[in-house]
Formats: sequence, C-alpha cells, structure tokens
Amino acid sequence: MSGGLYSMDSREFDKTLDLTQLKPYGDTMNDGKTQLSFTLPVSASEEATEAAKQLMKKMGFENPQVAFFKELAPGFTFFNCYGSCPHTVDITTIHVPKVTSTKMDMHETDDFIRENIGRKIVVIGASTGTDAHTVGIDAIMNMKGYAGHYGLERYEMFEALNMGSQVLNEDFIAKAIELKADALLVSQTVTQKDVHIQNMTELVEMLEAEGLRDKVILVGGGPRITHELAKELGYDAGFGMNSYADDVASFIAQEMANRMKK
Ligand code: B12
Repeated sequence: MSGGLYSMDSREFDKTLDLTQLKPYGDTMNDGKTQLSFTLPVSASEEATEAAKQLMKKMGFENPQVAFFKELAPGFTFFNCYGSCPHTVDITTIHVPKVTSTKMDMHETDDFIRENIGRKIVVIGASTGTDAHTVGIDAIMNMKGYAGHYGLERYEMFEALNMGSQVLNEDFIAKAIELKADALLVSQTVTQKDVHIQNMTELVEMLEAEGLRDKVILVGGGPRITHELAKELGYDAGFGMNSYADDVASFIAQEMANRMKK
C-alpha cells in the first residue's frame, strides 16, 4: 500500500504483520516485546527486583525481565524492564481528529497571506498560567526557529509577539486587545493535576466574557496537547509534539482566509 498511514509499514518485508492485530515489535514480528521503566519507592534489593517483575506480570506482561536497576536516591529504585505484551489493537479502525489545513513552507505561507489576507497577521504567544516552560513556544515563534523550521518572527507576513512564560490569562488578553491580535498561541507543558486544562479553560471563559472568543483564532500547543483535546476545550486547533511553526502558520493563514470568505 502506498501513501497515508500505512505507507511506511513493514508488510513489504514481513507478511505476518496483521494491522488488525497490532502489537509491539522487538526482535521478531508479533513478539510483543516492550520496554518499560518505573521507579519503586523502596531500596534496591533482590526483593525489590522480584516486586518489579511481579508488577509487570500484574500489568499483563508475559516473561517479565529486569534489564537494569539502580537506587537513584535512598529508598527509590529505578527499574528498566522488558516483557511481552499479549494484547493487540486494530489500527485500521482508529480515527484521530487532526488539523486539516494543508502544510505550506514559510515562503508559501507568506505568499498565501499576501494573496488571500492582504495584510500581516498579528499573533501573540505565551506559556500561560504558572507554566514556566518557554522552549516550546520559543520553538514556534523565535526568529531562529527550531529543528530547521523558522519561527513566526521570521515570516514576513506575521507580526509576532512572544510574551514568554508564566503569563497570566488577564495579561495575555489585555495584550491581545492592545495589539488587535488575530491569533493567540497558548503553550502548556505541565499537565500535573490537569493544570493545563484549568488554565486553557479559564482563558476560553475569559475570552468569551470579553466577547472576544469568535474574533480570534485560538490555538493550543504542547507535548501533551492533542487537536482533539484542544477542540474539546474550545480551541480552534491543537498541536502536539513534533509540530513546528510551518504547521501552525499554515493553519492560521488558511483558517483566516476561510473566515474572511464567510
Ligand atoms: C527544560 C525543562 C524545564 C526547564 C524549563 C526552562 C525553560 N526556560 O523552558 C525548567 C528547569 C525551568 C523546568 C521546570 C519544571 N519542570 Co520541566 N522540563 C523540561 C524538559 C527537560 C524539556 C522541555 C523542553 O524544553 N522541551 C523541548 C521543546 C521544544 O519541546 P515542547 O515543549 O514539547 O514543544 C514542542 C511541541 O510540544 C510544540 N509546542 C509547544 N508549545 C506549543 C504552542 C503552540 C501554540 C504550538 C502550535 C506548538 C507548541 O512545538 C514544540 C516544537 O515541536 C522536560 C522533559 C523533556 N525531556 O521533555 C521537563 C518537563 C516538561 N518538566 C516537568 C516538570 C514537572 C517541571 C516542574 C514542575 C518541576 C518542579 N517540580 O519544579 C517545573 C515547572 C515549574 C513551572 N512553574 O512550570 C515535567 C512535566 C510533567 C507533566 N506532564 O506535567 C517534564 C516532562 C519532566 C518530567 N518527566 O517530569 N523544566
């Protein structure tokens, strides 16, 4: 099969791969071999190693083995384990909601904006709430870019402001109003106790209260943000790991052009 989800699968060299019964691959097809790491809050000992194996069994792994362990701090031992997963999933029935815009490179996006919007798009971004992680939003916005993808500051047709981290939703909205921002980019990295959900929801509620929600393109991003989650929380799109400025720039440009047609 060529193209799409299965273009890179290994059925071309191994005929025993059944996508309706997919399981992890270790040394041979369908062996289910899985690597799992965890820490037990006990000192390193033979009993602790046996406990790790028994836990692996309770998790459903067959033939559990501890490949490595080390007491990281007194009373906390890290384990690196292997086991065989007996379970399978049918990947052919899986549907994941995705951003549907067509990915363009920086020059194509700039040209698209010139032709279809006719002015620069104003974008502000921040890592909001208590979240102190800046590297993700920098990767998307910074002039120098990330992993070979220039950030929005480099685009000729974006006016981009990166507000940094720990930006309160109030301050984010105030800046959006001041700059008449077309798009707001929210980065969330910490997900402990679902703080990202509280934070992202608060922003939507505050934008709605200000009558601004429909006037902006609202985008969330971060390593544990999916498009599906972002949509559920009232955002227009969500971008997770391995997303770059090109992805979000293409989305914003095309979404703005679509809205202008309506
Ligand atoms: C560097 C780092 C820090 C630095 C941050 C410095 C800085 N200036 O950013 C410091 C040391 C300050 C830090 C602090 C903390 N950290 Co920290 N940190 C990391 C680390 C090692 C790397 C994160 C990173 O920079 N990734 C690289 C960037 C490029 O990747 P990214 O963020 O995923 O961004 C990409 C995409 O997600 C996407 N993206 C991101 N944002 C956006 C936004 C938009 C709009 C779009 C379109 C796309 C997008 O595009 C980017 C490029 O592809 C991770 C572990 C790891 N290896 O990932 C932990 C990690 C994120 N930190 C973690 C934690 C828990 C903390 C602390 C709470 C620790 C503590 N107890 O104090 C504090 C947080 C304090 C706070 N108030 O936020 C946890 C988070 C766990 C969780 N799920 O909640 C992690 C996963 C470590 C771990 N395994 O426990 N951290």
